[in-house]
Amino acid sequence: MSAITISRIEVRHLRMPLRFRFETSFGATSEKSFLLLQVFTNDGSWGVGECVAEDHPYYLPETNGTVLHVLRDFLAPLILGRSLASPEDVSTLFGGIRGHQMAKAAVEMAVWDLFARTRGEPLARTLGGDPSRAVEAGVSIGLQPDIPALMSRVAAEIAAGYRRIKIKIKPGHDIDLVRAIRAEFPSIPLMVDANSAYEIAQANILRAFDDFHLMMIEQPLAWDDTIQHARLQPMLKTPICLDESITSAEAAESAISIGACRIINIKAGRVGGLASSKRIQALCARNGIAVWCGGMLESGIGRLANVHLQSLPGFTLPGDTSASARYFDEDLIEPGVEVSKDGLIRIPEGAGLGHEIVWSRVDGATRHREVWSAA
Ligand code: OSB
Ligand code: MG
Repeated sequence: MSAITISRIEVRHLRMPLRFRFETSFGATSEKSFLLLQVFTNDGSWGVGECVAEDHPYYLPETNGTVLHVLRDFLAPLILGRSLASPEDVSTLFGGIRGHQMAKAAVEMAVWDLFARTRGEPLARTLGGDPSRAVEAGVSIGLQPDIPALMSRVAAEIAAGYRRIKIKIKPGHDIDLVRAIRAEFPSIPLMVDANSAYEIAQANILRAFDDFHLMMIEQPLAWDDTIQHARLQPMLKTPICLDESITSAEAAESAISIGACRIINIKAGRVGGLASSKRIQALCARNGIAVWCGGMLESGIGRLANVHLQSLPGFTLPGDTSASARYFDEDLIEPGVEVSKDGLIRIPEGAGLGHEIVWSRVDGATRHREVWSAA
C-alpha cells in the first residue's frame, strides 16, 4: 500500500433537526450540532470523518468550540503535508497532544475512510474486520415525560425489530421505569444508562436493579472516577458498563485491572479514533470483557463508521447504532442506514463508508466552514 499525503483539510459545522427531543441526565436536545471533517490529497482523493463533540461540555469536556480550536491550531498543522503509510500513523503523529480525543478521532476517521476509498474496499476490510458480519442493532431511548410515553416508545422500538432496549435514567426516574417495562416485557434484553448521574452513596438504588435481570448498567458514577465504579461493581449483580470513563486503551486497561466494569461501550470518537477502538476491542477480548459500539446521535456519516467498526469480532452485544430514519427526516447519506425487521444492519460493500454522501444536503446544513492547506 502506497503512502498518502494530506494536502488540504476542510471542516464544517452542521446543524440538523432531530426527529425527537433526546433527554439524558445531563440535558436535552432537539438538534444535532456537529463538525464534519474532510481530508484531501493532491490528486483529489478524499475521506470524511464526523466528530462526536457537542455544543456543550456536559457529556465529556470537549465541545465543538474546543475541537475547532485544537484542529485549526494543533492537529491540522501536524498532519498537513506529512506522508502517512497507514491510518495508524495518525495517532502517532498526534501523540504529543494530551486529551482532545474527539478532535483527534475526527481526523483519524477521515484518514481511515481515505485509505479505504483509495484501496477501493469497504472500511470494514481496511480495519481488519469481517465485512460479511451482520451487525445487531439496539436502540437508546431518552428520558420521557412520563411512564405511558416511555412504554409506547419501548413498544414501538421492539416492533421495529431492535434487539436490545436501552433507557436513560436519573435519580428519581429509575427503578419505576424499569419496573414498568418489565411488567409488560418480562424478557426483552434491557439495560439502563445513567450518564454519571449517581454517587456511590446511592448504591442502594442501583442495587435495586438487580431484581430486573438487566444486561448492564451503563456509567452510573462520575465520568472521571473508575475507582468508585470498582467499589460499586462487587455490590451489584448487574454488570457495570463504562462509557464516559473509557477515553483510551490505557484507561480501558486500568479500569479492567481494578474490576471497574464487566462490559465496555466503545465509541471511536471518545477514544481517539478507530485504531484506539481496535486496541480496546482486542484488550477486552483478552480479558473476557464484552464490548459493544456506542452512538452519539450521529448523522449517516458517523453512523456508517460505527457500522464498519462492528465488523470486528469483539462486538458481540447489540450496539446503539439505529436506523438513520429514526433520527433524521433527511440524512446526509443515500441510502440511509437501515435496520431489518429482525434487527440487523448489513455492512456496506462499497469503498470507504460505502454509501453515497449527498453533498447538497451537507451544504444545506452547513453553518460555518474553514479550509486549511499544506504550506
Ligand atoms: O451515553 O451513550 C450515551 C447520545 C449522546 C451522548 C451520549 C450518549 C448518547 C446515546 C445515544 O445514548 C445513542 C444513539 O442513539 O446514538
Ligand atoms: Mg452512555
